[in-house]
Amino acid sequence: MTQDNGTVILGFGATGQSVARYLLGEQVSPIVLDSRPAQVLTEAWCGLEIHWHCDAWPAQVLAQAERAVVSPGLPPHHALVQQALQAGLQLLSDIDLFMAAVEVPVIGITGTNGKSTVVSLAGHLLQASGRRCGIGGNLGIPALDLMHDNNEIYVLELSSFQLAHSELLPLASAALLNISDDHRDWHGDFDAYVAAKQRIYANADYRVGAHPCDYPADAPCDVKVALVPLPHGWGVATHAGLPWLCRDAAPLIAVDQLPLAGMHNVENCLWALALVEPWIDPPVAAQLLQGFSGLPHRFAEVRGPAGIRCINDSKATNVGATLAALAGYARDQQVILIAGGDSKGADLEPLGAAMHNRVRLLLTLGANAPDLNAVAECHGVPWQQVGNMDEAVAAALQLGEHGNTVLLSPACASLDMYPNFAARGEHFSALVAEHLAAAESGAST
Ligand code: UMA
Ligand code: ADP
Repeated sequence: MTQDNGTVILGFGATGQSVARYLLGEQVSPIVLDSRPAQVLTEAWCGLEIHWHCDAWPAQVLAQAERAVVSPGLPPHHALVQQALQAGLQLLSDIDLFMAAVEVPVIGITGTNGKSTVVSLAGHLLQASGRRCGIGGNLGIPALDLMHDNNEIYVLELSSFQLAHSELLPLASAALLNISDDHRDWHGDFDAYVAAKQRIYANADYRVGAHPCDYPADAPCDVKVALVPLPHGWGVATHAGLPWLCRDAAPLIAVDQLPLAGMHNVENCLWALALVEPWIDPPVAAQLLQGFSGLPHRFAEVRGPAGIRCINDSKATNVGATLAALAGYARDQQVILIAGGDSKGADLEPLGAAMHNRVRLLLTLGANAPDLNAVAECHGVPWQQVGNMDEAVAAALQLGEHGNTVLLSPACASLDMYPNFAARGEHFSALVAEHLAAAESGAST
């Protein structure tokens, strides 16, 4: 093992640890700097030099450093990153190390919403077609921990943070699914966020893009995806009286045969088919879609009281995702929406028009509840602020009538109230189940 004072890892979360594991496997021992208090580590990192509580580079580390591998949680304005930049060090990401090491095709997917769903769908198609495919990145397993000699292809979810810290990646197939307001706190402004996301196309072999009618940035793309029929590309068109997914003019599969509910998921299926087209013929891939089961906390149905549809969409941590969830409902006042949390500085105003006449009652909670209340007030949407999820679910199910949907789609991050979106979604689902059990036992006595 050689102590490699030239390579410094900034941040020792899931990413930093995957980088250290990879470098140690290459017989290189890096130095680690992390600004947080010492974290509890589940792995023994014998002999690894880790500096916790590190707000500035130790002089002796900076003097010998040549490159810094930056974790996605550290924004460009972070003191450790700024100091590395000023010292003229090469900055790179775990994804750069991954791309340099693998010799098989890598599919990259980014976007404000739908990344995890499309990554899982594309990975499912490749695995179902018999290929050994590694699936991960921002979703689940860090890229470097996925690396395995047996894999024939990879599908990576790439966040804007990872893309901003990476070189222009030589991806075999790439997509930017959509962009709406998010992560202002990290990027500084919306333009910087868009610029980071668009980097995904810069060095890609096959570029799948949104049709300009869906998303205005008309990046140079090999093929477009849209929810309308396209003369060339991927879209939805009527065939035998029903909507079907199509490649150019060829119908592939009826929308009602798809494994996921919601118009946004119709689009996600199109993206997945388009991304794997260089490896799987569209008619074959379309049939393989049917074996996919959805991801939890993304517009997932939860069994609730009879006649009331309950949906856990806790992963809707930004406005765009909640807009997509609401778009599937008619303007007939049937939705009781539970929303709120940490808005990350986003503009919540677009929710007003989407809620108008769709949302019968908005139940708000969390740090930015007052901002949501103001938007609802402005657009004539009835609202009520509650103290926590218990109160939200109790109110929603008490007021809910036959035919209503109780939709948890918060448009905000959960971190002000929960460790993560999954904990929030599980709490919601557990509360719905408790109410159901109470109602059923009440009915049987
Ligand atoms: N941190 C510090 N100082 C440090 C290092 C980290 O304060 O020196 C803080 C960060 O500000 C952040 C937290 O620690 O709040 C974690 O940061 P990290 O860079 O250590 O994160 P990892 O544990 O490496 O996890 C990252 C992704 N996290 C982020 O981008 C914040 C994980 O995505 C991803 O699964 C993992 O790498 C593997 O690739 C999470 C996420 O929320 C799920 N991603 C965002 C999203 O999906 O919206 C982009
Ligand atoms: P990401 O990994 O980008 O966060 P997910 O697939 O986990 O994406 O979905 C996050 C949220 O966005 C969920 O609430 C989901 O219902 C919603 N969503 C999924 N696909 C889309 C899409 N194409 N457009 C808008 N919202 C979407």
